[in-house]
Amino acid sequence: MLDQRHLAQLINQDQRQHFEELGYLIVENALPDSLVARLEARIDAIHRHHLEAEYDPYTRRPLTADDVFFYPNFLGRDQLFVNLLDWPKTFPLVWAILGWNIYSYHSHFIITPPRTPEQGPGRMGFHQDSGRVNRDIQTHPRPRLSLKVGYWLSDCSVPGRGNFHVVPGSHLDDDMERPSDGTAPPGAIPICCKPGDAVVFDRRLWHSASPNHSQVTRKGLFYGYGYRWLRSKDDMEIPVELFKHNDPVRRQLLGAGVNANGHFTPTDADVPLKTWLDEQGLPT
Ligand SMILES: O=C(O)CCC(=O)C(=O)O
Repeated sequence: MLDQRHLAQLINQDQRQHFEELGYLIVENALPDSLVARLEARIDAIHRHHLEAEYDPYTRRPLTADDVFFYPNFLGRDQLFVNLLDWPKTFPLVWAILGWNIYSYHSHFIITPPRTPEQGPGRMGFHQDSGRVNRDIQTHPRPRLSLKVGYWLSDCSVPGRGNFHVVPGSHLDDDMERPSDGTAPPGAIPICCKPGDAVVFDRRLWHSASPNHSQVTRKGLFYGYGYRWLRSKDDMEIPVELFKHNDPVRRQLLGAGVNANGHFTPTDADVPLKTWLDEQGLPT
């Protein structure tokens, strides 16, 4: 539930400026070690289940322990994953950047094992999020629309560990020259984070996963937040129990609402986050 812990983490001027100018923000120690361990155990269990089936239902290919495992739509799999939706260290940044008419339209976790010699050097894939949105909307710069919060469960504090990469400030660029050999474009940097750190990034920021040349398996959770009128990118298989068991703000973030029109013209019942911000005297 939203409470004093959130009010202690309101965005400051430096953070806002950093995000507006560079398109991302790092939040150190966003999660305590004990929670990192519990989250890691939960995603490892899901991973193990799919390894036992020897099949990746998302790529529709055989799955081995050497393959990258991309698991979308994980929110509804576990209450612990839902608990991060309104996490005190990160959620105040989300509402400060996007406002209150938001929900989590997309979630995934990625497990990136060390590359084997047979797999070769690997390639990077710099992109902006949201696929066709970047073609269908004809404005410059493109609108922000959404952001992601990535949480690291493994130690990526040095480069070469499958680090998330970004091109700082590239969120206002509609195109980017990318080397054809799959290496990073000029200006790209690895985000070096410890377990429990988080990165908040604008969907327009050119970013990429990277090959893992270390011996440490890279593990990251990604939570996408967007406007309630933005269609979900996931199938949003959220069990009814999760709506019942969570408070109104979390229900909003899980996609609840009164009716379809309320995505565009929300009433107070659609957006308990707005009511809470109003009660705190925060700008809405
Ligand atoms: O795995 C990574 O580091 C990159 C994830 C990514 O590209 C994304 O969430 O859009």
